[in-house]
Amino acid sequence: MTVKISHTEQVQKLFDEACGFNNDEGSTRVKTLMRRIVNDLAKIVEDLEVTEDEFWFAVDYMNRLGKDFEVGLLIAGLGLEHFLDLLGEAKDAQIGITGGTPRTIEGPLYVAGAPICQGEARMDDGSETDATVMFLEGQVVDTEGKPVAGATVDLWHANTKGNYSYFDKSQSEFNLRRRIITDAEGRYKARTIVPSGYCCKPEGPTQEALNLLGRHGNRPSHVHFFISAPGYRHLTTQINLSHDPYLWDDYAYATRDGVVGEIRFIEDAAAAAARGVQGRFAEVDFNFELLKATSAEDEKRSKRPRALQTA
Ligand code: MBD
Ligand code: FE
Repeated sequence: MTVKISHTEQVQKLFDEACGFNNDEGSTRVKTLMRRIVNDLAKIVEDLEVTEDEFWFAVDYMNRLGKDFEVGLLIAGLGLEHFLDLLGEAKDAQIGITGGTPRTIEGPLYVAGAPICQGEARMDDGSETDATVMFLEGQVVDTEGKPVAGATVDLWHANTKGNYSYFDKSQSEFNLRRRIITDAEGRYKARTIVPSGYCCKPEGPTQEALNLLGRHGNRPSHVHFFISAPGYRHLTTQINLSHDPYLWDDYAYATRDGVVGEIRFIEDAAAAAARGVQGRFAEVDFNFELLKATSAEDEKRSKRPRALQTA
């Protein structure tokens, strides 16, 4: 038989006090959120008859998750970051805002301050000699198809091992991270390498949780984008590449219609020579359609705390 006491006056008063309801200091917003969290956690403990061992395992798990900076990875894996995209779109739809290139999750691996290039960029440092060269290009347009010149295309992706520079200290500074300013026709061009999909660390706390859910921790090969321009709504999205077996089996649920990039692998000596490369290479064309901003806030990305590389 389950015992339930969280609704009693004694416990409700305890939680009111613990969440600062008896003082005038602090933040009323945080008090409201914390009160709900504490209340709902207590209800979960009662309703699902959480044992003390389970409770303290969870406390230790959160310590380990944070110590390894993996909270963002677990949030993505539980579908909560994708949920925020769906919620944002539903809110937009309610006020009649639709269209444009779909948003999809940022993920936890952005680094601010990547080198700025005009129109085109070489993104890789040339250190991965067995990588496949990838030419990635396209146009930023508005909803009428008009080019957006001077847009900032801030893009980042993993290397052939699925690792991101800065977080992977073996890579050079800002490897595979650039900000490209679109030309007069709204075009951006990048020469880079085909990334490999990301895989959660097998021995890490995120994969530990995924194992208990019977799930893998793989993402398909992908390229992240922040696209911004004065007068337009900020866009956070990705191109998920068509050749990857995990394309529609993404542990982070970022792949969706409208953000799949068709990749062409080309084995043609003349085509390679025309591109200034040797052997097999890849091409991806991808255009982005921006919505008009309805406020100054609209033009900016979220204030999510991010890594900032200065030196
Ligand atoms: C990634 O590269 C990523 O994009 C996300 C969303 C989560 C983990 C790793
Ligand atoms: Fe990623």
